[in-house]
Amino acid sequence: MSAAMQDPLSSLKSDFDRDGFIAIKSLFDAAKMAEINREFDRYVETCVPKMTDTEVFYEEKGAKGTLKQMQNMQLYDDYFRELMETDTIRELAETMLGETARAVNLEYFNKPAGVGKPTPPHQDGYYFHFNPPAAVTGWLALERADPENGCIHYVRASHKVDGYRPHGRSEILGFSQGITDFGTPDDKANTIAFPGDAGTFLMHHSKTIHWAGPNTSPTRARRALGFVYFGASAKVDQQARDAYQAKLAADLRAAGKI
Ligand SMILES: O=C(O)CCC(=O)C(=O)O
Repeated sequence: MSAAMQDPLSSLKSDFDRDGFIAIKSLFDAAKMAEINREFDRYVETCVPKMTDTEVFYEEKGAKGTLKQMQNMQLYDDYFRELMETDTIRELAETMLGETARAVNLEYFNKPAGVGKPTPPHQDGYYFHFNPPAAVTGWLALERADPENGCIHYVRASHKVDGYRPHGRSEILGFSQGITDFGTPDDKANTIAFPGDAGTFLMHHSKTIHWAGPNTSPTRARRALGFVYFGASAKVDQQARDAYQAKLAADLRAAGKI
């Protein structure tokens, strides 16, 4: 376990059960974050060219400087596979889930300077086509995130409500569905923003409502990695998931977005 972990696991687990998320000020120190950022630059050079059009999204199609999102990074690179399997993040996932975790998706979330769009309010589990909703997502800031460049917001205890909130098609590439009735007094009263420097680590339950604003900074990007783990108990409806993914890819191609 990282020396930078301030809270014992048992206290993080009770925070997670109560709130639907945890926040760790610096999971990794500055030297480790510098290493991860260097490896990330190498990944973009050497691995992105091998990825498929449904695994790499650009804010402006064809503009390499607007790389906004990636999926399945663990499938293309040993360094990032190890980071996902590493004791620190995996142990957090298994503790929060209360069961063995399966690493399923290492994602990249960027909001490029000036053009980064908002992340619509959503619940990850709505996208996952599984039951029970036993999954967590870890979120590691690669650089400072704050209200100007679009830090993450969580709605406290939103994971405790039965079922999912209604979702509908969002126009934001990479987030195909957003909550359609978001913004109730309860949502507003329980929303908390999570600004922080590189190394800030968040982890949320698959039913926790989260969102982020656009990047309004003309100079700073907002780059982060997402680590998705499913609990052993989660059973995926593979047919429904594959059908949804195929339709989404066809729609995005038809709209000229990928
Ligand atoms: O980084 C973002 O803006 C979105 C992250 C997200 O939706 C997630 O980690 O599940």
